[in-house]
Amino acid sequence: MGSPPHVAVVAFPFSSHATKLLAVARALATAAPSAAISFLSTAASLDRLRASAAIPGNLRFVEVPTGLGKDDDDTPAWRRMELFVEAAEAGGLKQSLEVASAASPEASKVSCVVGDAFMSMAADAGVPWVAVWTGGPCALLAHLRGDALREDIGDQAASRGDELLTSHPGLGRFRVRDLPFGGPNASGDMHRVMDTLLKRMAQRLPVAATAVALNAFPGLFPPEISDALPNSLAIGPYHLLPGAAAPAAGDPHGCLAWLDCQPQRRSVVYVSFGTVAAPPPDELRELAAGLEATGAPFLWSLRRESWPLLPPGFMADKGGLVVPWAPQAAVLRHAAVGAFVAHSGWGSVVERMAGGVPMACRPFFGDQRMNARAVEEVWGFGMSFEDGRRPVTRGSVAEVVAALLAAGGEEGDRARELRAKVDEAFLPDGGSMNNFRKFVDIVCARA
Ligand code: U2F
Repeated sequence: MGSPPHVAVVAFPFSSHATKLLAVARALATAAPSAAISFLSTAASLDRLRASAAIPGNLRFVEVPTGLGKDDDDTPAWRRMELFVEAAEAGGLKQSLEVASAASPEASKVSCVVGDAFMSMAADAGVPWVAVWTGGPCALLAHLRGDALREDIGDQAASRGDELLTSHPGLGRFRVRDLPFGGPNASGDMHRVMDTLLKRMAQRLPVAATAVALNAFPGLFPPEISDALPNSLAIGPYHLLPGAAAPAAGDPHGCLAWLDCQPQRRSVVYVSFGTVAAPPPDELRELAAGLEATGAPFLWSLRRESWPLLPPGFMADKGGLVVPWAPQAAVLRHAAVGAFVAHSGWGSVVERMAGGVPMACRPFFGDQRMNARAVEEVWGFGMSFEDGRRPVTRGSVAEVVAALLAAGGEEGDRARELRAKVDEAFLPDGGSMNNFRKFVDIVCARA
C-alpha cells in the first residue's frame, strides 16, 4: 500500500482569508483522516489561528516567509502584502512546500496544493493546484472576464456608473459602478497591489487550476461561472462543512449570553464591518445615532481603536453592547437577531444566509459592491447604502433598520428562504456535500 496523500493548504495571511482556508483544511482533515495536511501561512497568522481553534491531529502548521526585513514593523499594509506576494513568487512558497514534505515522515511529499486563489503562484508547484476562492462568486466572474470588461468600459467608469452590464454574460444585473475594479476606488497603493495580484490570478485560474472551490452552495450564483470555470465546485458556506467550525472558538465578550437575555425574537440589530473595512468617523457617528433612533437593542462588533469615535455616552447606553469581536456565525444564527448591518464581505454574506437574517450593506472595496448589489437586487434579502442614492445618515440608518426588523417583511421571507436552501445543501445528499466529496477525492488523488 502506498503512503497516504499529503495535501498542502496555502493561506493568504491577510484579513480573514486564513481563517476561511483553515475552515476548509479542518473539514478536509476530518473527511480524510488518513491524509496528512500541512497548513502554510506566516508565523503571525499561524499564532492567531492557533489561539482561536483546536487543530486536528493530522493537520500540521508550516511557516511561510513574510518577505519583511527585521526592522520592518512600521511597514504599511499594502507594502506587507506586496512583499509577501513577491517573496512567495520568488521561491518562498516552493521552499515552504519542501519543508512541509520533509516534515511529514508518515506521508510522502506534498501531492496536491489547495491554495487561496490569491496565491496563484501555487500553479507552479509541480503538483495539482486546487484553488479556493473566498470572495463573492460574481466578483470572481468579473475578474475572469476582466479584459473584456476593461475593453468595454475603458476610462468611462464614472460617466457610465449606472449602466447595467447586460452585454457581459452572467453580469447583467450588476452596474458598471459595482465592479470590483475601476471606478472611484481605483487608485492608491493597495489598489495597485491587489490589481496585479487579481489579474495574475484571473490568467492562471482557468488554465492551471485542477478545480476551484467556491464559498457558495450550488445555484447561488449565475451558471456562467461554470462556463468560465468548468471545474468550479460550490462547497460552501465553508464554515458549515463537517469539522470546519473550531470547537475552541469562544465568546470572550459574552455576546451569546447577552443575546440569550433579550426578551424578543428577531429584535436585535447586529453590526459588523469585518476585519479590514473602517467606516469614516462621520459615518460611524451617523450610524450610532441611527441605531439609537430605532430604539432597538444592538450588538456592534467594532475594533477598539474606533471606540473613541462614538458619540459621548453611547457606550453606556443600556440598549446596546459594543464589543471588539463577536462569534459572528453563531450570533447570526441566534433567534434574538433580526437584522444585520455589514460591509458585505462575502464571509459575512454567506454567514448571514445561513442565519436567515435580512441585512443592510455598506460596501467599501473589492467584491463588496457586487455582493451588496446581489443582496439587494438579485436575492432580495436586504438593502444597500450608497452615496447619492441612500447615503449613511442617521435618518437612513433608522429607516433601513426599522424596515429590516419589521416582522414578515419581504426581505425577511427571502432571508428565511435562503436559509432553507443552505440547510438543504448540507443534507447528506445536498449540493454542497456532494461537491465537497468530489473536492476531497480530487485533492486526495495520488498521481
Ligand atoms: C475580506 O473580508 P473581511 O474579512 O473583512 O469580511 P468577511 O468576508 O465578511 O469575513 C469576516 C469574517 O470574520 C468573522 C466573520 C467572518 O467569518 O464571522 N468575524 C467574527 O467572527 N467576529 C467579528 O466580530 C467580526 C468578524 C474582504 F474585505 C471582503 O471584501 C471579501 O469578500 C473577503 C473574502 O474572504 O475578505
